[in-house]
Amino acid sequence: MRPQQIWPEEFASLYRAKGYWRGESFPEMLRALAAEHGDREAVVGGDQRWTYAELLARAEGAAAGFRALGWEPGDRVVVHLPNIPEFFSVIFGLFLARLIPVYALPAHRLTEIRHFATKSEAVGYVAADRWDGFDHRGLARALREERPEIKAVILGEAEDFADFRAFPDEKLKGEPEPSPSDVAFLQISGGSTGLSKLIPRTHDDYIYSFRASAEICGLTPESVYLVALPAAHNFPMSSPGFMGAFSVGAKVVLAPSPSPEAAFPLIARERVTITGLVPPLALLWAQAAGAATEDLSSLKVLQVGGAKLIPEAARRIGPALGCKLQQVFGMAEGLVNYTRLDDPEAVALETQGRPISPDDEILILDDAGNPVPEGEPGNLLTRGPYTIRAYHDDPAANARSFTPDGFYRTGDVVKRTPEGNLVVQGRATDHINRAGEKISAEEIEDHLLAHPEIFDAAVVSLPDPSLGERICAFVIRNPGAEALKGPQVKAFMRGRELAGFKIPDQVVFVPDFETTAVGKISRKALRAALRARYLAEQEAKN
Ligand code: AMP
Ligand code: DBH
Repeated sequence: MRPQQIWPEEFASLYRAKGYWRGESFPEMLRALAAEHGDREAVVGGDQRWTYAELLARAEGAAAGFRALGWEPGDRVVVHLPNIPEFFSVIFGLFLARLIPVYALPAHRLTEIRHFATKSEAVGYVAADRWDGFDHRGLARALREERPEIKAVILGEAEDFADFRAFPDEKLKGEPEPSPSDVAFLQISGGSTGLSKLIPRTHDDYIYSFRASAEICGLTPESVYLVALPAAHNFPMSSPGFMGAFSVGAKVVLAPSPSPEAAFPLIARERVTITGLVPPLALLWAQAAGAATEDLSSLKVLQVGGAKLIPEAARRIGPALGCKLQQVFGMAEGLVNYTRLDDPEAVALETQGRPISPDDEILILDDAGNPVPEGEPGNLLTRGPYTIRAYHDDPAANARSFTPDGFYRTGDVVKRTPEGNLVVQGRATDHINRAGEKISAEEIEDHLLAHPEIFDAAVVSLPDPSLGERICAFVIRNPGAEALKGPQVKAFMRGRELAGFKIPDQVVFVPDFETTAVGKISRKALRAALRARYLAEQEAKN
């Protein structure tokens, strides 16, 4: 099924009339940047430095190479790349060839890649040869066994796969531009129930979101944006991310890892002005800055988002790093909120900011669907010029996640301050937000149940001092399987070829799921009961 994203005509014409949707596509944007900023540095990563002109030339070569593999406009290609400059030549190459990237995270493994490839009906997989001790050629081989229609392109030692470095030096001729209302790529949702859903974003809607973000975040051609989180994540991609930085002709620097050891020397050397982190990393940076020998004085803004930053922690960040803190509360489905750089300090410390667009509609509703009194917590629903109306090919998820009039149910519980800033209070759905990675309890439970000695499992989040939340699996063993211990369960999960962040941090064996509720209760209520009982027991011990 060809990905699409359709807004009702009355909304589409409003968003165009208001100038949000400019009728611009990624290829047009890149060509305009190369024309205007050709000699300026666009990308710095590893030992490479590319100007905007070079970025375009490399993307054009990639586009021709992808097409030469037989990939046709509209085809989907799973992109599984770390923070290396080729991330950009690959994705812009795909855009120029009117191919549709599906963004996987570096931590994803065969289980997730298989799902993205199947769900998107991909024809291609692009990966590095090895990264972080993992060999993607093994994954590509397993994928090819299962889905022979998928061709892999490997960066580096390609072995028996198509070699990205050997793409001929050619350009596509007479290639039409994509339509701005076409889907440009598929982003991945954290997934609150079961497997990740695919999020179709159009050229028009996404370009609006990061151009407006670049303005809110004060980006200029002199800005230097550091991609510290994985580039495929929506936050460092578009809030304002590397896309926002590119859109104004700024320089984008890639950190191979978000650790202070990797990032601080880059900040000093490249004079980085802005970057974005998840809360645990922001706290780690704040802690490391005290002893750091690098000059971090160029850093003007540290954005923190992806998970809740508590005010006590927020207070430490600005002073430790000598920069402004900006909170970002966003989602790959669309809506992004920012505290503004000229907000009073209390707003940046205590709220998650307000939406990008005057036409982001916000509803805060009780469980019955009625608006809560102003200032009270409720379920956040949203609709607007860059929030999707549907996931890709998923009628069941769409029925759950969108109202009949097109509002996205974010699953977040928020309240709104009198000034219109949102404060995230919690969530209504059963996922774990582990250091900004959203993990579906159900997905992990399904894997645990594949263990022959596990009778039942319930997965919950527990508060964690460093991760914010950690994954705890309550496990009932089969009769006679008392020898099964936590390390074996974790090893079993590692063998499932899953992203490492999905392995339970803690396994608690219980004889049964006895709860006070009578009769059959929902999984959601069961998880809540187990979590509450466990936390009460811990409390009693202390
Ligand atoms: P996803 O839909 O996978 O892109 O994840 C987006 C979700 O991450 C949001 O719906 C929130 O639950 C969570 N999130 C993102 N930023 C923040 C933040 N600043 N504070 C609290 N939660 C956040
Ligand atoms: O967590 C997220 O998905 C997120 C956080 C901040 C996001 O998608 C974004 C900004 O755009």
